[in-house]
Amino acid sequence: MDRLQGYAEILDGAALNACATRQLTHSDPGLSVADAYRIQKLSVDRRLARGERRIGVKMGLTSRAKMLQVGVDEVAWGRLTDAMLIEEGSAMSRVRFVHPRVEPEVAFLMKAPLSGRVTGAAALAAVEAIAPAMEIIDSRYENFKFSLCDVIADNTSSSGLVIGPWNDPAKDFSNLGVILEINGFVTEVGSTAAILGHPLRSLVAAARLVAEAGEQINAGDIVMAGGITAAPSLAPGQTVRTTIQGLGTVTFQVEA
Ligand code: OOG
Ligand code: MG
Repeated sequence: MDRLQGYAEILDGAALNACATRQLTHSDPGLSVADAYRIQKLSVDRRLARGERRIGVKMGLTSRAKMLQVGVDEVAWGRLTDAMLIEEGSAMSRVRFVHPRVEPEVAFLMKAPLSGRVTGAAALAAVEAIAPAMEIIDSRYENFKFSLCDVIADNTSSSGLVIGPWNDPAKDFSNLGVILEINGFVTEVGSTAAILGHPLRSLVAAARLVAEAGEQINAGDIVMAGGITAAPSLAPGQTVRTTIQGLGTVTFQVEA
């Protein structure tokens, strides 16, 4: 336990100081996925102890594009806090991050709790609204390089999220066109179908994985379904915008 607590402190400190650290598995190759989720919880608990509030969960590595980009081919989840929220249309400060990247995503707003093995229909019935969104990921590891256990311990690189307009979840959101623009240039294109074939599958997986950790998705939670395309790096002065067909647009700037 002390060993895992020590890792949690290292990763929390790396995030707090925006200073990259070495991969845990380089010096501790025996780390298991269960250990990694323990470290994640211990590290996020430190944030909660400093006054941050839990606002939901994120799924990661739910698309081929993301799996290929980072060389990890299993889905993982992480915890979101209010300190990660970036106001839609506002500027984020680059100095808070080590080497941030942006991902176009779909966000769910929950109106009922969800936990364990559920059907797609049950998951959809627990959704209040869906929105076009972006996640800012920032690995706390040097060179944005990690194994599955490293990235899980590092709260699956969570560091920021921006949510666009909320839509009625009765819309068919299984295969909507997605465009990510940086400074007005189309940088990535994709479809919501890139998320496990249907974003709802990511919510079903989230309910199961969160329950395996003895927790649940609560009413009022935000669930980020995972990146649709590869994640481009962010640089000062950029304007970043994601548009999802029929759902709307979400934007932020990177402070110059
Ligand atoms: C891991 C987190 C991936 C997603 O949406 O797939 C993720 C990483 O690429 O750093 O958030
Ligand atoms: Mg993501």
